[in-house]
Amino acid sequence: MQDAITSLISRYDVAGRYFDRNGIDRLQSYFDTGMARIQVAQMINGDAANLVRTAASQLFTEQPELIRPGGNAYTTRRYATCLRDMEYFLRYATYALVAGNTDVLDERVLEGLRETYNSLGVPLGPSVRGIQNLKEQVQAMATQAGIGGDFISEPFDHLTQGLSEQDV
Ligand SMILES: CCC1=C(C)/C(=C/C2=NC(=C\c3[nH]c(/C=C4\NC(=O)[C@H](C)[C@H]4CC)c(C)c3CCC(=O)O)/C(CCC(=O)O)=C2C)NC1=O
Repeated sequence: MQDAITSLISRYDVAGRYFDRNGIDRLQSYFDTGMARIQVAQMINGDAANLVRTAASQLFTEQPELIRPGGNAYTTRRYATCLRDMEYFLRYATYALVAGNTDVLDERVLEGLRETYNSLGVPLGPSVRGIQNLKEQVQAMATQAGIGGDFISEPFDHLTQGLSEQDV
């Protein structure tokens, strides 16, 4: 698992070089957004269950067939599993947000996920939509606190890209 610092260090270490201007700029931008990353993580932590519930109910309002007979989130068990998945997405996105690196998402969340979803008939499009709803919730919460920036959307966008990617 990598973060913004360790990934940068290993890149320079492989080349056996000191940080150059580009490396310093990257470090600078990570530390510049450091407090904001922590604040967003703290806000998510304080409101996680509510964020998941709201994002999920938006999804089911937009796509009610998911929770009707024949839908993948139909039955109490599958509904609960769907919400659990959204909670996973939010929790791991928070880790990536703090780390300033999406490696944790590749390693712990995306690895094999599309295959699992495909084999269980979990629809990818609506799952992607659910993650986008989470992102919008978090962005709105951050904006209210006066915090903005690409670092907030990055982990969520990485998850949706990973889920929608075509097999090569
Ligand atoms: C921490 C990393 C991690 C992830 C991400 C994860 C996902 C994950 N979701 C699963 C199932 C599932 N995932 C969903 C999710 C949904 N169905 C829908 O219609 C919606 C679009 C969506 C919610 C937004 C559902 C309903 C199941 C159960 C499917 C079934 O058993 O038939 C399963 C199969 C095993 C199980 O039921 O627990 C896995 C492994 N597990 C992990 O350990």
